[in-house]
Amino acid sequence: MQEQIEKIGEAALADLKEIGESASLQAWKVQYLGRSAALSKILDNMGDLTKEERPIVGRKVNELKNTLQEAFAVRGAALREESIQKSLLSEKVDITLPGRELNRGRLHPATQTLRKIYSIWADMGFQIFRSREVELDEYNFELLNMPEHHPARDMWDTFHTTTPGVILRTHTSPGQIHVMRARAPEPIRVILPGMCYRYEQITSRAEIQFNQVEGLAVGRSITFADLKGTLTSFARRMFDQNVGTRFRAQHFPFTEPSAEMDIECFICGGQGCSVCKYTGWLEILGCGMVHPTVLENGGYDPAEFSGFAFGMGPERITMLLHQIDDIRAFWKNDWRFLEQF
Ligand code: FA5
Repeated sequence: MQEQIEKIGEAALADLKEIGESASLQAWKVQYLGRSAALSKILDNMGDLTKEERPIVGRKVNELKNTLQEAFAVRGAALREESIQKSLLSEKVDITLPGRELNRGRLHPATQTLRKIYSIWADMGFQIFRSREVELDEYNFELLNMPEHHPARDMWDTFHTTTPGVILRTHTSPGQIHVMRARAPEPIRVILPGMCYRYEQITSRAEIQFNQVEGLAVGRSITFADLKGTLTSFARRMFDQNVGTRFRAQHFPFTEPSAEMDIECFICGGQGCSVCKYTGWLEILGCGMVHPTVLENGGYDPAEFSGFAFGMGPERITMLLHQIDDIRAFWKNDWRFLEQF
């Protein structure tokens, strides 16, 4: 019997050595220390032994049980330690690796220019006044001194809607009437930014949809000198403190006199290059003194009030600033283009 107990002990310890995972360890415990293990059976059958044998066998079995339990605990702890070490190795995070760069969004180049324009005019005391993109023919043309069949309407090829008299605004100038009617007889200093639409051939310089920023100042004794001074000041803040400017006569039905403002080409410094088409100058906006008829349509008495207005295209200005040669790039949503700003 004692020999049998020793053999059980040897087999159990040999098996234990081979165990490499905790599931097998549990099976081992059931096999050697469980209710139906060989050792338990010996205890169950103690009645078959002689009186002398019983205490000896009982002690041996209990000693072995204690030994096995201890060995089980030691092996279990070793297995746990092994598995911790294994996962530490496999889940190791190398904190010295360089981080992955986040792809951050950015503002569209036209929006960047728009924001710069807003902040310059805000500094000069001009508020933003928003007006509608779907407009009445009356505001887009008639009240701006272009009655039906007026030849100047041809300057703006128009998108018409299915409702007669309702169009997509071809410029931001109808906003002049809206703001004057809302504010008369108070003095006005506003810019009117927004989208415009023209039924035009799309080319590298012309889109059918583009932004404009209109400006309007109305008050007593505003003169052409105010217009020149204000716009020159804008150009210096927008482009360069030393930029040269000039005003060329132009015609717009809603301003009299009318002009276009050029800035000295900042690529060649006025020497002539392909960007300024070898003229040394770049056109940036149309402007003029608000026509008396338009002032009257807005609710201001032209005998008492005067004003100036201007309109510029932020996409064209952005093209000049960054030497972009095709306006179509603004609406293509091509990453390679947008990423550069
Ligand atoms: C006008 O639209 C006038 N309403 C401007 C004005 C306002 C004059 C107030 C006097 C007083 P014009 O058609 O030139 O003018 O357009 C003004 C600017 O809008 C142009 O200089 C250009 O920068 C931009 N623009 C015009 N058409 C397009 C187009 N198809 N695509 C992109 N930009 C355009």
